[in-house]
Amino acid sequence: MNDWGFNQVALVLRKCSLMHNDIIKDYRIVLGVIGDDIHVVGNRIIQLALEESGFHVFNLRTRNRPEHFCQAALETNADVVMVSSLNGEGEYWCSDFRQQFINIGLGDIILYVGGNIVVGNRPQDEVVTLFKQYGFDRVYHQKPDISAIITDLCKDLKNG
Ligand code: B12
Repeated sequence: MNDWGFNQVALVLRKCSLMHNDIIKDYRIVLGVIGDDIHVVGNRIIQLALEESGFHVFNLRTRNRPEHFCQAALETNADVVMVSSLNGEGEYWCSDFRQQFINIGLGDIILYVGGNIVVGNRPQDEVVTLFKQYGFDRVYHQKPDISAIITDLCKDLKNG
């Protein structure tokens, strides 16, 4: 378990909100956990942090296939899709993730993945390279710092 108490999470939420409120307006994010993974705590925390920061979040929660993310992105006109995998199924389900978005005409959408995204212990660099090959713009393997994630997101949205 990450060694965060509720007070620390609350502090991060407040920090994100103060840092980013002025630049985030009307961006839409589809968020969900991929595969048959039932780990939902991080998903919920990310949703709260993003909403506190002013983003419009569509949370698919657990048990999603790649096509569920595609469909939701189409329906909501999303700017960003964020995928969680904690039990490591991500490696299997994400291998053609970008391609699936290209197939439906959303090839330019911003794609993030995070959590504990492969099975077992593998070097951070190897995991990041693998998921970048799958088409993700940002890969956060075992990196729980939500404030840093939102800072990256603001940069990516600003750069179009
Ligand atoms: C709680 C827990 C459970 C609970 C889940 C309850 C629930 N409904 O959520 C229960 C007991 C049910 C469970 C079950 C299982 N679990 Co479990 N579980 C955990 C545990 C201890 C904590 C997860 C958690 O909630 N963390 C707190 C949240 C806040 O942190 P987080 O999820 O990491 O999310 C943060 C970041 O990762 C990041 N993040 C997450 N997603 C994303 C997405 C994006 C886009 C970004 C940018 C960032 C990001 O931001 C979040 C906030 O900081 C972890 C161990 C650990 N230390 O993480 C194991 C762990 C995830 N579980 C594990 C396993 C193996 C299982 C089981 C398969 C066990 C089994 N044999 O049955 C099952 C899974 C069944 C399934 N179908 O998925 C393994 C996965 C190993 C792997 N990947 O190789 C872990 C890592 C334990 C371990 N060390 O072996 N588990």
